[in-house]
Order: sequence, then structure tokens, then C-alpha cells
Amino acid sequence: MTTGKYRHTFVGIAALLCCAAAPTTLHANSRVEAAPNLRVTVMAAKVDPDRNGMYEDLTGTIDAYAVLSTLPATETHTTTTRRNVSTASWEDEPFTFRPQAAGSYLRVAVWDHDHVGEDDFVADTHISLDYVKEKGLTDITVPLSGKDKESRGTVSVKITNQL
Ligand SMILES: [Ca+2]
Ligand SMILES: [Ca+2]
Repeated sequence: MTTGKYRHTFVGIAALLCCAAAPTTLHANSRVEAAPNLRVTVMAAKVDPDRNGMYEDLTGTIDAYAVLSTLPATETHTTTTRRNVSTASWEDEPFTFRPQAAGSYLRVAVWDHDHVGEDDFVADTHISLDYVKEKGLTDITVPLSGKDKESRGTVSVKITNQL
């Protein structure tokens, strides 16, 4: 009983020492800790013709907008809508995301806005931000896939870091 009590006290002191030292360490490394913000722009979304009548309007086009979100710490931005297109660009609409933890993804989803009924989901993609950082990529073109995982076109995004 007595030994157990002393051991418990020792662990308590060790924990206190650890916590007391932590702020000093963080302060010393504050420049390193400051991760840059992400600046993301959807340069082009090219959507394939709709073979199954899932999203295209009667015009054979869509009213495209893109929803950009980070995972798992969700932060979402939505572009404006480009009417009657199969290829859309939002190069004049950059979005800034807070610094993301390791293992995060950027999800880019393309939707068709409809006046009647709910908007149609067209396709999406997930981009590993670790991979982008590791390879030093800034301009990325990746496949878009639908709910059925079939290819639905491509999306090109520009990702840059800014402090
Ligand atoms: Ca539609
Ligand atoms: Ca529409």
C-alpha cells in the first residue's frame, strides 16, 4: 500500500514538471509551429456528358459550383455558380484555409444547381495535402468520380501556401 502511494506521488510530480516545461518549449519553437495557410483555387472542372441522366439539365449542361472542404477538420468554402456549362473555372475565386494538420485532405465536390428540387451532386475528389506538400505541387489535375465511383471528368486546382 505504502509503496503504491509513493509511486503515485512520484508520477504526479513528474507530470507537473512536464507541464511546467511545456510552455517554454512551445515559445522557443513558435516560429516553427506557425504553419502556413492554404490558398486554393479551382482553375477548371471538366464534367463528362451525363449518360445516365443523373445531373445534366435539359440543355445538356449543368449550373456548376464547387464545394471545397478540408478533412477531418472541416472548413468549407463554396464558389459562385457558372450557368449552362460542362467546363467551369473559378480562377478569380481563391479561398484561404487555416493551417491543416498532417494527414488532412482537400475534398473538391462539383454540384449542379437546380431551380426545381434539390441540387444534383455530380462528382468529387479527395486530394492528400501531405502528398501535395511532400511533392511541392501547386497545380494539380485529378479525376472526378461520381457516387458510383465512375469517372466523371477532371478537376484542376491550384494550391499554394501563404503565411
Ligand atoms: Ca440538374
Ligand atoms: Ca441545373
